[in-house]
Amino acid sequence: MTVHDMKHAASDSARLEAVGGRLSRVDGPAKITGAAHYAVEQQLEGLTHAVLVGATIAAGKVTAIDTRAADTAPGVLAVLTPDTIMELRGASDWFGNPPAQPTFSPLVREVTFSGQHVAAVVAETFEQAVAAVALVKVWYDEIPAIVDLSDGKAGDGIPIDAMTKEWGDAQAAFAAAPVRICAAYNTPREFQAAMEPHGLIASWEGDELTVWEPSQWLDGMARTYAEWFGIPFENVRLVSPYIGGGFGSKALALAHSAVAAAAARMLGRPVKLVLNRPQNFTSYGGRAATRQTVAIGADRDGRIQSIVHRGVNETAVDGMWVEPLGSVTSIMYATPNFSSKQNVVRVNTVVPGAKRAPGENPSAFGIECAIDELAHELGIDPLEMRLINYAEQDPHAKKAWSTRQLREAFAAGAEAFGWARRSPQPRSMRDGRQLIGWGVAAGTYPVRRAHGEAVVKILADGTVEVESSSIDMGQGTYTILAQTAAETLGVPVEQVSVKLGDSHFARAGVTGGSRLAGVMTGAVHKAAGQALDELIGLALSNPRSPFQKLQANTLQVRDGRIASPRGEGPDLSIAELMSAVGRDRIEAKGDTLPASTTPEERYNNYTTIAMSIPHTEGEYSRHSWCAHFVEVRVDEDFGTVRVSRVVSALDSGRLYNPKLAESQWKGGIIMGIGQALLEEGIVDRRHGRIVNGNFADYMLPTNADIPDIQTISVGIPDPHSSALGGKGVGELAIVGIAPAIANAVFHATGKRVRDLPITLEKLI
Ligand code: MCN
Ligand code: MOS
Repeated sequence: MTVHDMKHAASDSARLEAVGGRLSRVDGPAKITGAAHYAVEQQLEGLTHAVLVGATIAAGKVTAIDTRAADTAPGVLAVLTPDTIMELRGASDWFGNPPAQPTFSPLVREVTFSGQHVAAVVAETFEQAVAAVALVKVWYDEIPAIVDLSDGKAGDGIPIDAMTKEWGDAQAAFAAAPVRICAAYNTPREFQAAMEPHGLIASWEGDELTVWEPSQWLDGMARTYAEWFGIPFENVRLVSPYIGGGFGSKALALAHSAVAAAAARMLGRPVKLVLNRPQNFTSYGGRAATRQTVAIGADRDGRIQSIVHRGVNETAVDGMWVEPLGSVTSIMYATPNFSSKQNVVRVNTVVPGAKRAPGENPSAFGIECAIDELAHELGIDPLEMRLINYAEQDPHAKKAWSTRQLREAFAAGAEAFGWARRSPQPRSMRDGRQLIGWGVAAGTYPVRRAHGEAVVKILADGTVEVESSSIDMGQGTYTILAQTAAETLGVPVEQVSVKLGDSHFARAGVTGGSRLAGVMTGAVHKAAGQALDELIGLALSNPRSPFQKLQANTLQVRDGRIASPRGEGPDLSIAELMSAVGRDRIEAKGDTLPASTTPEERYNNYTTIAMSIPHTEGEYSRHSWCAHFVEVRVDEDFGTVRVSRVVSALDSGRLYNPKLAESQWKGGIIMGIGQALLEEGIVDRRHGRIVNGNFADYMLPTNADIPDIQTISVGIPDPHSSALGGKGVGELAIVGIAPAIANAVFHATGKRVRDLPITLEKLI
C-alpha cells in the first residue's frame, strides 16, 4: 500500500460513518448469521397456533359451518366461526376518521371476496391446526360476483371528484391540436410479494396486549389494536425488530391480525397466526388493476397543447382504494391545457392497497408511454421530446420546484447509456436473431414529509443508543440513523447502537411514501444535538469536570473524545468524562413538532397520517426525479423479451448513504422489470379466486432476469425537503421503469404493447 492509498483508505473510513458515507448495513451480520429474530420467530411458553379457513366463493353468504369433526381432532383448542369469535369494536381509519361500524366480527358471514376469512382453528401445534382446518365444512349461498375490472357489469364506476385536476380548456385544445395521439394503457392486479409472509403472535397479560408482527407502522397499528379491544393505547406493545419486506403491505392491522388477537384473548394463551403463501394473495390488497386513456395534442414542433387523461382503478365492494392515476400526468410536462379525472369500480376483491409508489407507478406507465407515442408520431427523438416539454415549474400547483435535477438526469443517463448512437427507426437495431430496442422514460415521486421523534442516550461507557419506534424493512434505517447519531455526536459509528421496532420507544409515524429517512434523520439529528449540548454543558460547568477550570466557551467531540477546539487543556474520552462527573447517562428526546403541539395532536401525528405535511406546502413543490434508459433484446421468432441493460440517473437530493440508496434504486428497478414483463394476478372468472397466488405461478424476476444496472445520482441537497437535504429514495426508481421497457420493446419490434405485462403472445 502506498502512502497515498493509506491516506485514501483512512479518509474513506472516516467518511463511512458520516452522513453520506457508504457504510454497509449495520444489521447485515445479524441477518446473515441468523441472529436477527423476526417477529413470528419469538418462542413463547404455551404458544398456540391458528390457521384460517378462507371463503371459496367471491360473493354470497355463509349458510352453515360444521365444526364437529374439527372440534374433536387432536390438539384442537378452539374452532372459531362468526358465531363463536368475540366481536371487536370498530377502529378509526388511517386518517383518524371514526369507524363506520361500532362493532364487527373478524370472521365474516357475508362474503365479498374469495379467500375472506370465515373460520379459524386454534391448536397446540401448527400441524394439528392445519389438519383440523381440512375437517371444517362450510356451506355457502353464492351470488354472481364482479371479479375484475374487465367484467361487463362493472360499468363506468364511481367518480372520485377529489382526484380531478384541470386547467385551461383541455378538450377544445386537444380538438384543435395539429397532432394528436390517444391510447389506452392497462396494468393488472399486482402483489407486493414480500419474502416474509404476513403473520403475528398475540399475547395478553390482563388488559395488556403484546403483538409481535412485521409492521411498517407500529404506532398506527397499536392504535388499531387498542381501539378494537377498547383498551388504552399504552396497553398495546407492538414489536417488529426486522421485516422481510413490506413494500406497502405491512402498514395496517388487518383482519387476520384481529382473528389472532381475539383468539388469544378468548383462550388466555398466546396465539401465532402466519398466512400461508396463497393467503398472502387474498388477505390484504396488492396494487389495484388500472385502466387509463391518455390523449395528447401537440403542435408540429412537438410542444404539448393539451393532455386529456381518464383513469379507473378497481376497489373493493366494502372498502375504498383510490390509486391516483393522474399524479405523474399532471406534473411531468408543461402544458397550457390539462384535464385528468378518475373513477373507481367496485369488484369482489379484498380492498387493494399500497404497493411501492401507489399512484405514481401506474400513472407513469400511461403518460411515459404516451409521450413516446407522440414522439414517434412526430419523428422526434423521445428524449428530445421530453426536453421540449420540460416543466420549469410545477404545472399543476404553479409553484417553483424545490429542486429538479431531471434535465441533469436525462443528460447523465443518456451519456452513460450512449443514447446518441440510437438509430431512430423501430426494428432498425439488431444482433443476429435478436431485435434490439432502446427506450427512455422519466419517473417522479413526491417528497412526503411528517414529524418524528427519537431518543438518544449517551451511556457511561461512552456508547450511544438511539431509540425509535420506526422500522427497517431492508431500506437501511438502522444504518443511516447510526450514521446520523455518530456524525452529530462525533463518535465512531461502532459506538452507536440503534434500536427500532418497538412501539414503546419514541414514537414515529408510518414508514410509507418514502418519508422515513428524511423524517428520522431529522429527529435523530435533533435529539443527538440536544444530547451533545448537554454533554458539553456538563463538561464545562460540572465542578468535577476537568474542563471546568478551562473557562472555555465550548468544547468539541471528535472520534469519541472531548477536548477544546484549539486543543488546549485536557482530552478525555466520553466514558472518562462521564465517570469524572459521576453520570451514568445523558438522555435526550428530540422531535420535530412545533413546541405548541398538544398531546392529542402529538398522538394523532404518529397514529394517523392526518398531519402529514403536503409536498406543495408553502412556496415549493417537492419531488424526487429520475430518468431510465433501457435496452431490451427481443427474440424475433419467439417474442421473448429480455432486459439487457439499464442505466438510471436519479435525483433524490442529498444521499444519506449512497450505497444503500443505490441498493434501493436497484430494488425498485428490478421490481419494475417484473412489472413490465412478468407480474399479473390472474382471477378465476367463476369464483373470483386468484389462481396464481403462489411463488411458482405469480412470476417475479430472478437473478437470471436481471441485467447489469447502473445508477447515477444527480441530486443536490434540497433544504426545502428535509432537515439534512435528502429527498425520497425508496419508491422513486420503480416509477418509469415499466414504460421505459415498453418503449424499448416498441423500438425493437415496432409493436406497441399497452397492457402489462409484456408477454410474448402480445408480441407475435
Ligand atoms: N436514503 C438515502 N438518502 C436519502 C433517502 C434515503 O440514502 N436522501 C436511503 C436510506 O438507506 C433509507 C432508504 O434509502 O433507509 C429509504 O429511505 P426513504 O426513501 O425515506 O424510504 P423509507 O425509509 O420511508 O422506506 C419506505 C419505502 C417504501 S414506501 C417502500 S414501499 C419500500 C421501500 O422503502 N419498501 C421496501 N424500500 C424497500 N426496501 C426493502 N428492502 N423492502 C421493502 O419492503
Ligand atoms: Mo410504501 S408503498 O408507501 O409502503
